[in-house]
Amino acid sequence: MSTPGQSPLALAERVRAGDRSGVAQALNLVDDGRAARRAEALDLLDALEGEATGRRIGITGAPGAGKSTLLDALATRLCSLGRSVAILAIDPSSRKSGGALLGDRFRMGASARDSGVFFRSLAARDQLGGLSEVTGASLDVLAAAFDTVFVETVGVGQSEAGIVDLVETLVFVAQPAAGDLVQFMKAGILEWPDVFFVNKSDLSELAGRTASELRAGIELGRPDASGERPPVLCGSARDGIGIDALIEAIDGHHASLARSEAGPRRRAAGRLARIRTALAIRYGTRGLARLIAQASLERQVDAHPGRSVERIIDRLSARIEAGWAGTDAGAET
Ligand SMILES: Nc1nc2c(ncn2[C@@H]2O[C@H](COP(=O)(O)OP(=O)(O)O)[C@@H](O)[C@H]2O)c(=O)[nH]1
Ligand SMILES: [Mg+2]
Repeated sequence: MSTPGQSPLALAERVRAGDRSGVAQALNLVDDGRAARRAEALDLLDALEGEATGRRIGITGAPGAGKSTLLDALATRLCSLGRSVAILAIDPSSRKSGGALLGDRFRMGASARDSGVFFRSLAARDQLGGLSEVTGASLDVLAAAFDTVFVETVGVGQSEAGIVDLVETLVFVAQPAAGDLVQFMKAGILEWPDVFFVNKSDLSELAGRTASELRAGIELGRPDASGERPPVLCGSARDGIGIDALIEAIDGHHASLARSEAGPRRRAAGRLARIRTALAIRYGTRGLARLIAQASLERQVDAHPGRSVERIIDRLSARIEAGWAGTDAGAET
């Protein structure tokens, strides 16, 4: 809980300075479901808007693929290179109850903990794909405090597409297996990731073959023909093999975004998608359609420059509710 009496602006200052207990308090605040805390949370997020410049990297893949192990290795390595690192883990097995996380099985690895990586875990709640509005807001806080922020989330396929809206780089972790191409394609995962990592190369000769299958699938599944194909790497998170190459690939993707218009475009599209998803969850497609009937969602979002995503969600929510109150419930104003 944030300390009573501490203003959101003071808390934002502590977050920007990388003060860990301030970051923890800020995360609690944006995750606080009580309406009374919402105003403070929005003030905090507005104050951090534009300051959340840390890089956001998503790590996704099936349960057991080795995401957490890989993050432990990656985060440790990045810390040794002098970067400050945070990990946000979305735990699909846990539900929130009375403020406590139940069934939170992710434990940060020993080496990352020793290196000073900041760790936080969020319950997946009941949303498809395991991502909630709070995930985006938590990343906004973390990216204001740390150079690099990872978000680990289970999942493949369309239900997980939301992760793409939250990060600048998405890494997919695969396990070596024979004949997986069809599965990968069916699950629709080839379209989104910016980097693929076939893990557990220490266990199986099949890692190289799985990588070739992924490359073939990417050729088929991404007809955008822009020329650039996401790199497909092999390695072992357990043995620390391929970690530097993965960091290079992630940095390479960051550099290519920075060189082109793609970076700002992706960020803008991600913000819009977060807003659209949150409103659709709150009000259904009918509510969203009503809002869009007034003006394009882009225009309504553009009308709030410098505001946090959460602030815009609440403002547009108020507009939807006012519309309902006006027409459906008989114009009480
Ligand atoms: N042999 C081998 N085992 C690994 C490797 N990476 C992870 N594991 C093991 O795979 C299991 C699942 O790993 P975890 O990181 O929890 O997977 P997650 O569910 O994707 O986060 C654990 O028992 C790990 O020790 C690897 O590179 N090689
Ligand atoms: Mg894990």
